[in-house]
Amino acid sequence: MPLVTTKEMFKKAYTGGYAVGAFNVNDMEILQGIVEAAKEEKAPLILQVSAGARKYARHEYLIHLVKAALETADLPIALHLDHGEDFEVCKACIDGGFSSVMIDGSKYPLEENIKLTKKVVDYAHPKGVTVEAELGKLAGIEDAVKVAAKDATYTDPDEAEKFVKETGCDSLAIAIGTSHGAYKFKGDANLDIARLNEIARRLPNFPLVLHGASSVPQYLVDECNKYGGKLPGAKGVPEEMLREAAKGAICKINIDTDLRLAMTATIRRIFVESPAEFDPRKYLGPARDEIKKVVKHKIADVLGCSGKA
Ligand code: PH4
Ligand code: ZN
Repeated sequence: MPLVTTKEMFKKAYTGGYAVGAFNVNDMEILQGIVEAAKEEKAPLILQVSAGARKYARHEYLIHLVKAALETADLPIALHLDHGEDFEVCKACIDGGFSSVMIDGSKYPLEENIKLTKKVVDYAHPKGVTVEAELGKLAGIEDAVKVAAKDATYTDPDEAEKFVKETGCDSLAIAIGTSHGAYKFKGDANLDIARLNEIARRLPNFPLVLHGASSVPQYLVDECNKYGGKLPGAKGVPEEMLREAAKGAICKINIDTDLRLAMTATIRRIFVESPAEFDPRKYLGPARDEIKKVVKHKIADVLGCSGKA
């Protein structure tokens, strides 16, 4: 099946009350783990590639790895640029075979973000590529507990309405308290669900996106630390919160950190248990299997998109 855009995927996810998983791809083993999981679950899939991934693995390699995945999987798969920081990188991905791009203008003032996003939309849409934008800044661990910081950084519902109308973007990443990485909250997870509901009310039938949505399961942190890791008190978004969000307007949930943890925990264990091991297949293969397990769990037990391909 050829690549698809996120348009149809999100329409179905919105009406079906589930979310599509967007998993970050950095190398072949990660890609294979993700795709095998989606195949077994018959789930639609967003494979996303950051600037860091493009730098690490190179655009051409990633494109051809994804093409190989398409040949082996009869699933709707979108290839998406994650956090495109300027027009040029979005253009390179649109021209270079991606079916969806994110332009992340969240660091700019509203009008500048609108202008940049619209420029990308105007270039992407005639080429049949969908565009995700971002409004509001993802929280740092400090922001998550400071009420005063919320209004300055979280997505403003009035601005969201104006932004979507004026840019014509296809989906919007919002800031409601999540953040990237393994250290999202100091205490209990604290998401501004009221804000999410208000944005959803203002933008009927419009797909919203949650970045920084890894749950950072304790067993993976423990596994890393048991085998020599030193991850201090990591904390993610509870899966119950993601389940609820997926039932509503959140149609895309980004997960990267949980895959990194699964991969790292496995490789650490193997190096400790078998210190003489030096065949990369003997540790990258099991790491791929663990990634597959995590992705299957997310698809089946959290996002609700099993059988929706
Ligand atoms: N992302 C992933 C960002 C990865 O530069 P990079 O490759 O390190 O960027 O966009 C997420 O939203 C992932 O959220 P998570 O950290 O909670 O998994
Ligand atoms: Zn992100």
